[in-house]
Amino acid sequence: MSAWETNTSIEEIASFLVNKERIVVVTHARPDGDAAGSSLALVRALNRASKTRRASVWYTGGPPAWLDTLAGDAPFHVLEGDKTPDVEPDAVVVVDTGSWKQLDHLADWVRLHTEITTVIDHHLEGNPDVAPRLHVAKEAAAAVQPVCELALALLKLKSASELPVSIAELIYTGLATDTGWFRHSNVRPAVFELAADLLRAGVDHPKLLATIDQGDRPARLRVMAEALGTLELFDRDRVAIMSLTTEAIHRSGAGSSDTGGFSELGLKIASVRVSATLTEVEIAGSGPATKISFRSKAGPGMIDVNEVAKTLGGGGHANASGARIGLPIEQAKPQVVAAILEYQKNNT
Ligand SMILES: [Mn+2]
Repeated sequence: MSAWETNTSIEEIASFLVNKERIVVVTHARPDGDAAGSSLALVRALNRASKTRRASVWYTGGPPAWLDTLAGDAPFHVLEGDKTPDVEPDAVVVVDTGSWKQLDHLADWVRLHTEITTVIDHHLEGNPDVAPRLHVAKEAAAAVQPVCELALALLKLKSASELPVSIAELIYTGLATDTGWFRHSNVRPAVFELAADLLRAGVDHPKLLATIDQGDRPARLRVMAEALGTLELFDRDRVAIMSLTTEAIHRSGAGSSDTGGFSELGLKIASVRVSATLTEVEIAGSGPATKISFRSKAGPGMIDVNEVAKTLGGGGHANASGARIGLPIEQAKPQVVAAILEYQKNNT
């Protein structure tokens, strides 16, 4: 049983893929900017590198409103319900996750193709049995960073500044969104170095900001207000919790793609060190469950929310993670608060 560590270099992945023709790229359910950017950039690079190849992305869960605009003519499909890709691939690439749980109902389909699957990710936790070829860039702020290296290898380019702009802007989208538009603690020199090269390649930063970050539907702000209205503070105002019931989501006319990213808001409070948003989700056949999104502030005495999420069966990064509990919100909430307090107790 292998570990959740890189066992295959980008060059090895490039040579594995070089003679593959029908490549299916998948990512985590409810794709965010990095999931969409890394998957679309990869199919663009793959199809550009070979005239006969047909690589395409298959998404599951609610796609973000800006997906069509971002993708342009890059080939992608949004799977309805529990449908799976209707092509027989000769290679599968999973980007921006390596977790069976995050693949949602695509997990069973990926399992059927394990031998031809490759994972390119940057999360600290994952399931090593998803693929025999793992490239886990744990130091990367976004999955687009290793995917950019792969794109350069496939297209035989030396620098990201030489990328076609249609690929550069997808990579930039992942880099910008996974760093909160260059605000989070995962902003390292490599992030700005790559961003600079992508701007040299012709990326239009204001256009992408308007498309992705300023492209919300009114319902998203209404559901944000619903979440903010439930704000509770625990542990001497150091822990912020917000909740979103299915009813509140419906009331605001929002869909599942309108509800991500609210935990950031809790961190705006000076005393708050960790913020969590609990969202009720209906899982067909198994009743209500609660999805938890954690964010924490970096710095001394930081709460490592990857560790907190792990105790609830989830994971992610030190300052951004998630988990899912098979209970309604009101029963899940005490477990979430307890998991945070337990971490504090063991780490102070
Ligand atoms: Mn990511």
